[in-house]
Amino acid sequence: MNFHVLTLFPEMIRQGMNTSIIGRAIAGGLLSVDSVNIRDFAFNKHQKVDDYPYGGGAGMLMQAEPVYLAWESIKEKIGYKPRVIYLTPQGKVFNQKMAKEFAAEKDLVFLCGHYEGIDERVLEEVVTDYVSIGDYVLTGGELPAMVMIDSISRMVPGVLTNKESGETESFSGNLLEYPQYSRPEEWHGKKVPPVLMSGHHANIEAWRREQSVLRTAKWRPDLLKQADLTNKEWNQVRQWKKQWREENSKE
Ligand code: 6GU
Repeated sequence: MNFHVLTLFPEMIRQGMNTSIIGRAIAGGLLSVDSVNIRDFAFNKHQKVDDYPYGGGAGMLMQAEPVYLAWESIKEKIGYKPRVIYLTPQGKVFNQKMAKEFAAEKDLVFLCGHYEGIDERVLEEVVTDYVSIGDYVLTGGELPAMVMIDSISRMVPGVLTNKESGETESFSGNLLEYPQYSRPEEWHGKKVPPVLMSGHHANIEAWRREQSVLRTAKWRPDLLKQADLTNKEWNQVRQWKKQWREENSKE
């Protein structure tokens, strides 16, 4: 999988993507992350890439032509028109399903805006997907691009080892992950849940499943609707919720 990032701050991408699991996958040839400096495609005296918005208003806009030429350089290099993701708080909110979907592409281009945004006309010509990483505003698209690259990469076959495998982690099956414990057996007076010390695998699995359902009901009840719970589990969730309501009304 090849990621191409169109940005005014290529250093930020290079520095952010060369460590840990992603760094290892790049070194192993499973991934590549290329940054393309949009400023290199500003063929004017001062390599200017921004200008005032027509109609007035605060701030500066990134101009169409350098963005277009930078995109064309990628298109020429790979020989086809890839999907181009524009990072914007106006986009569709990124999630795990989208990460899996994007992981099937051979190349993905991320277009990072700055200032007050980018001239609409070039967006119309090159962008295929408008994506946000959540309902808050950031100063530029680089951090969102890196967030997405991280999450898409771990869905690419071979990037995670078996031990790191994506399947039983938070969000698979729309349930949060169960709590985990390592040595020592007692820390700050807190003991590891005895079932985990029992060696009884079926009981351990059942406990973990219950903890996942419990956490999701408590912290992300919005996810439960899409999780496939058994009737027994739904009854348990109703019980817990009743209990929590009673506890809250006492306070
Ligand atoms: Cl993708 N870009 C910017 N600038 N701000 C954001 C965002 C993206 N997602 C949430 N806030």
